[in-house]
Amino acid sequence: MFETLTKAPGDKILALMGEYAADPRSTKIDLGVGVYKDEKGVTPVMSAVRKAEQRILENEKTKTYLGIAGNKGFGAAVLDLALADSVDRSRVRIAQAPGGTGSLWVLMQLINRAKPGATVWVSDPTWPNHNPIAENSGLKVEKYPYFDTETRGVKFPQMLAALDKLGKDDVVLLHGCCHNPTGANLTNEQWDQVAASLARTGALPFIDLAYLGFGDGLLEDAYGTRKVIASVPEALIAFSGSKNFGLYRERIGAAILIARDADQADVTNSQLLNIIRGAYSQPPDHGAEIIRTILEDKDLRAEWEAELNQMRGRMITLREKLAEAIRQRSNSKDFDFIAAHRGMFSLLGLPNDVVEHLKAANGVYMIGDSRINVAGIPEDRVGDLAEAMLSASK
Ligand code: PLP
Ligand code: TYF
Repeated sequence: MFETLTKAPGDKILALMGEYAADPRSTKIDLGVGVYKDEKGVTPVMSAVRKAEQRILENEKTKTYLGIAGNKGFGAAVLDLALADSVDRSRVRIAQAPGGTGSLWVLMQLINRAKPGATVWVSDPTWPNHNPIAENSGLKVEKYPYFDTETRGVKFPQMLAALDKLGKDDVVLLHGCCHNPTGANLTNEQWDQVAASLARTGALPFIDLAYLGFGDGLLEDAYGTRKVIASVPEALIAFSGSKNFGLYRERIGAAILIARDADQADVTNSQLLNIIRGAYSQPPDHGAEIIRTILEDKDLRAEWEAELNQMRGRMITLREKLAEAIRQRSNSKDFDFIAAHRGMFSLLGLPNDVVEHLKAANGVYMIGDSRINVAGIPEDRVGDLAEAMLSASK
């Protein structure tokens, strides 16, 4: 039977991870895959996570099934964290899912049940996994203008004009914060305008919230999500705990739906649970129980927030250092946008041959579209990196 198959395309980001690992040069620099790294280049297990795991190991009494929506305490804690009191909870339902990706997947399936073949509008550019998830779910994908390659900021007037033309059969995928791959984000005032546009047109907002706390802070990063859902009757959110809790391989996320009223929420949620049951029956618990344990415990939560703040601060410092090193060496402000961007990524806007040259000549690995992961910048090599970037882009 398998002879009918041809080779499927690989994931470029994950492939680059393999290429980097195989490079024998000790001077190589990994600015590729989006995982946080500390000053030693290690992706640590957060201290609050370790402690929560110890508690779970000691206290867990059973491994019996939890149910299709997963860990209830986790769900309630994530709603408090992400949404707070921005929307009446009677209209909200949450189902734990395997990672932000699993959450995106079940929600795309839900959209296709509600409106088969609907169009999902994604930012230009967006995380490369959005497209296949949508298309595999039967949906169409279109792009709205987003990144301005001149200013390396958001083309906001063009974005808003595109959103203003949409209607109630359209879905708009928005990055809640820390845009991947660009690092360019909406201001609060721009979020206000996006929320007003969605309220006006009736297009369905679908927020990918994979980096809450990685931009300017837990509260600051939630502004756009909360503003949008407070402004519209219906919305979807895909939450990920991979980055902010450092739980990547545990595959923990949540699919959140907001309906116009409690009855509609029940009906829509029954379809969501039906999708999950027909896919993987129930989510894995470990990551959810870790997050529940941390968020429900005052001390563990404070410890987690402190570590998250420290990670975020480190990324901002690295941004400032790299921008400054380039400014000093080039006498130009051309790369100052790196310091203005937020989250783990910046899209540098370098042509692909420059990206390839940096890899071959300097062992500097970034994604082919010239996205860098700022957490991968070694603090003692900022000058080397600045020089390599400038000489390659000449
Ligand atoms: N959405 C975006 C924009 C991402 O960058 C990621 C990255 O990992 C995800 C969703 C999903 O992550 P995960 O499935 O590992 O939680
Ligand atoms: O964009 C990134 O690098 C992260 C990690 O298929 C990632 O979001 C990359 C590719 C992928 C899954 C996760």
